[in-house]
Amino acid sequence: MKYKVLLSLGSNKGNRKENLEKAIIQIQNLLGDVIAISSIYESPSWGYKDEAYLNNAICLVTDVAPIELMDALLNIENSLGRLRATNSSYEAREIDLDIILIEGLIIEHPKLEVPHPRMNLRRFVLKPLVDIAPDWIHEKEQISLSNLLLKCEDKLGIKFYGTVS
Ligand code: PH2
Ligand code: MG
Ligand code: MG
Repeated sequence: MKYKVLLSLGSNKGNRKENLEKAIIQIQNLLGDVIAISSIYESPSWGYKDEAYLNNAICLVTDVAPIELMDALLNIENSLGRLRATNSSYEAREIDLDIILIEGLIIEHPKLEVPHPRMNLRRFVLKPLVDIAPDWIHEKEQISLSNLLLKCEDKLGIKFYGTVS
């Protein structure tokens, strides 16, 4: 079975752009076909005070099942130098790889919730997604990503930064 997945990538530590690029190369090498890559955007840290983030989004077609995919993404985060503190609060990270949507699926699992429960609140997630999948219908809300972005009330400024090389 093939899964079509939208992933959000973020980095606010080290060489941020290179971290995004290295993650995409590993995802492509280890997990399947990266069929679309959005532009990169910069925004202030959302929800806590820290360095600014670079974010982008990709569309991955994979035969790796969702929970296994999440574990594989955690391994890639680790391989790019991410160390997690024992408490669960936000902290600066070399790379964050989040599963946002999987075509046709709703998942309520203790380790993984899809659609991502906070995606609607975050312009830094929605804007890159709309670059690559404007007509994708949110599996729970039943509205398109471009309409979700129009409805988004997030006031955090986000600006174009560049493209993945
Ligand atoms: N990720 C967070 C918390 N805050 N802010 C921005 N701008 N971009 C992020 O990716 C981000 C954040 C936790 O995952
Ligand atoms: Mg995240
Ligand atoms: Mg994460």
